[in-house]
Amino acid sequence: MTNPIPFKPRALDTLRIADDDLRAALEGRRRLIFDGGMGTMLQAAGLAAGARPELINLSDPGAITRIHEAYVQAGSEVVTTNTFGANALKLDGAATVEEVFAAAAAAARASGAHYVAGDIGPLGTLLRPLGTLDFEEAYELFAEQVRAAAASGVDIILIETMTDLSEIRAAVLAAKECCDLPIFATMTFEADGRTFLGTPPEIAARTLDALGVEALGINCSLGPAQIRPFAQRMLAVTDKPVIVQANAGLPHAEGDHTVYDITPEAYAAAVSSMLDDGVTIVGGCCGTTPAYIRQIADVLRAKSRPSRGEHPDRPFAATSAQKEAVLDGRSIAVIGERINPTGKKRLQQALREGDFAYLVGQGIQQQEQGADILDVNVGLPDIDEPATLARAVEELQAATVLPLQIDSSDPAAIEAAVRRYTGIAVINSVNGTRESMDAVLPIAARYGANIVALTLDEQGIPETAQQRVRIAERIVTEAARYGIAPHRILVDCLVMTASTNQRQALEILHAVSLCRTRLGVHCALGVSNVSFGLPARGLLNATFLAAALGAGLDAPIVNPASARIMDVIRSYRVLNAEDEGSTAYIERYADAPDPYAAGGTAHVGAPAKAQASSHAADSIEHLILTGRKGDMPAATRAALETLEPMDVIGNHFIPALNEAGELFDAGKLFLPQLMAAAEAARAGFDVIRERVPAAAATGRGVCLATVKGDIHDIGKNIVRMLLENYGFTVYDLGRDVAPETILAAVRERDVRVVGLSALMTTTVPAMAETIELVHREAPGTKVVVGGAVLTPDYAAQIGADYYAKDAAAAARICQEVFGG
Ligand code: B1M
Repeated sequence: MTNPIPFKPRALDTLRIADDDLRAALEGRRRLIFDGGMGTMLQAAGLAAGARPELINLSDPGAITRIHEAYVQAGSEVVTTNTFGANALKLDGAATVEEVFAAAAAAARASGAHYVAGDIGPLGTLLRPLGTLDFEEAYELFAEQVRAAAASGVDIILIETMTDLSEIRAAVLAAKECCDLPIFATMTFEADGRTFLGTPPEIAARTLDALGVEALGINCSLGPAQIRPFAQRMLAVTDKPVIVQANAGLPHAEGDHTVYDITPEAYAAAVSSMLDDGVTIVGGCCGTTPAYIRQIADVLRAKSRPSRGEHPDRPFAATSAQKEAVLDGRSIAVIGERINPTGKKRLQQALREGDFAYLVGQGIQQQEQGADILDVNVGLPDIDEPATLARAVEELQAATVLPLQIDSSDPAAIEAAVRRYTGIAVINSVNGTRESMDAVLPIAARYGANIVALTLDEQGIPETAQQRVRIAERIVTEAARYGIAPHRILVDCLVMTASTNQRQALEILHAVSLCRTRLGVHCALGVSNVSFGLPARGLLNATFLAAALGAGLDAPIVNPASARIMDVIRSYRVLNAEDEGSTAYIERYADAPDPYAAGGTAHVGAPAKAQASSHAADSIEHLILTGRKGDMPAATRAALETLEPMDVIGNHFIPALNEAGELFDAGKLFLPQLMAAAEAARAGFDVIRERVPAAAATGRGVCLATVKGDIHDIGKNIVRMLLENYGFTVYDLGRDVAPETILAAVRERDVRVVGLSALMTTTVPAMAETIELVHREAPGTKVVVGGAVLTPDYAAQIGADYYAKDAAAAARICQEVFGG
């Protein structure tokens, strides 16, 4: 979708900045001190558990002002409105967003603070594909908050405690497009240095920087000492002011209170170290109070003016939410070219039929073959390109972790895809024509994307290196007007075939080296064009690739399925000192015979490693581990031709899910990929369910549920399938089911057996609670429990009547209860 809001370059002088002190802070010349926890203070003031804090702005604004005043007296220059959850979803009609922001800003202003920050927290619902909320719905919810905050007269928009890079992008875009206030944006990291959805600090900082926020950083979740290394990692990749608002350590319960384990003095000491590192904006989050802010204010007074020194040259970085491809002059990134329908009948057919599984498969294969970035082109004459490209990007981002290069000549398609892209995309491409630059550069600037710049203009592709460099220079200059620095540009000097004009290859190599040395850009090249019309194309491609890498090419666009091409890449990484200690090279080649040795079979190339996992590429295990839900039904049907349904589940689905869990545990798979694995397994289970029809119902009723707080339902669904197969009438209450709902169903349906599933240590207490309630209120009802987290002893300890290790055991138990 093309955005109706006209593009406006973003720079400090286009913003409404309250005064010179705030401007100095935004330029990193001055420090700024925020407030501490609002929730902590409200709880201390007796906020009832479950009460909505935002409504107190309306019911008792004086109480809110008193909290802000306490912070101002302690030294806070900025106070944050009590609007963390003031979005239309969470307010749910209890008040309007405008009312809450107006009252909250007034209460904050009344405290006498220098600046008021309008606070915007997460929406409380996950965005697609993990949740159900669409990106544009999220954008609209945030836009409503931003407009309300701006109308209420705040000085700063503070977007905070975000864990989903897609959600924070929606919020920042809404803030950029619906007000002209400075934007501060922070994300929340777990102890492993990633957000809940797997984003590390570098990717968060790079993405927010590219989007154009004024300050970025980290808040909540951990204490300042644990956050410090994450802040250092952000400082290393951004020139924007970095903000840290840590918790007062880790929480623990003391009676019915939550207590944090760091004293104000220790907190301030850790903040002092972060100020020395270069953090310039500080404050507190959960557990911090005015006592903490007072200590920080003392530390700040004792410090001299901040200085981050010279800003280093920044590298090119394309990112997904979890992985980045960085070109820093020493490294190269392989751009996989295979998702392009030109000349590929199978892909054309898949795109016309909306078969995105095939496209995702192509992406995963290239990831496994060593691509660092995937080019995505879906251009066909008879296709809705904006819709198809946006969908392709969404599907690929759900299954692979690689950054994407959005490849289209249609600006509407580019914008549709880049807008909801999670991370920093590369746009392929802009060229030197006025029309192209006017259409594409605003999109790149608006969404913080990088660009591929083609060295062609109204006169076509020039002959000489110098002419190509002049076009590149023109694009670089024009891009700068949009705030796009040279390091965000990959110049593509356009490879021509050597068969028709042999000297062109030399001109291109020369152009690459001139662009790299003179313009401060990086270079991409579609390598294989060089060999059109000549035999042994792979040989020529590989030779040209080696020469181009030597000339400065750092982003070759190639087919990673070509063993010879990848051999050149891996060996070049050794010679270019990118592969330190030749580790990757040795790992890849140590045990293989040298295919290029005299007398070797060089034309065959070294055997390509099939994929990251040890399973065959078309095995059920591999499809589950790579989240290929589109390919699972066919693979499951094929397996069912020779195997029993329970064999397929027990020997293929479950081991694959276990392996996914282990990889997740080891930090090698992130939540979105775990989710994709679960979805793939579910697609297989659906096929099995079709094949295993339920027996005639006998009226023997069983209520089944995954307990409160737990959304794992794959195991429960297998139990359901088997029970139905045995003729039981199953009332499946779903997942995340409250004890009261289960009791109500037991009474309503008059069932004799309740089956409960739990997969997490944190949700076993909810299972215990449910058992206690059912036994107390519906005596005689038997409770069967199962789930990977349970043991027979533990099941007995929490009062279960039966423990079932698997679905078959659950069926046997139910037969026993109902008497055979
Ligand atoms: Co998550 N998850 N997950 N997860 N997930 C686990 C359970 C975990 C062990 C992974 C890990 O860290 N190694 C871990 C729990 C750690 C712990 O507490 N011990 C975990 C975590 C931490 C999380 C999140 C918190 C991650 C996060 O957000 N940071 C989050 C939780 C959200 C929530 O619930 N509030 C989360 C989310 C998800 C997905 C949504 C991505 C997805 C679930 C999708 C879905 O179910 N619709 C998912 C998945 C797929 C897993 C793993 C990989 C696989 C679970 C599974 O389906 N196994 C899992 C790791 C693992 O178990 N190896 C993991 C296959 C299934 C057939 O087995 O359910 O055990 P199971 O069922 C068996 C038996 O146990 C038994 O029969 C079944 C068939 O034999 N059985 C019963 C089960 N219920 C029964 C009931 C009975 C009788 C038998 O009678 C009534």
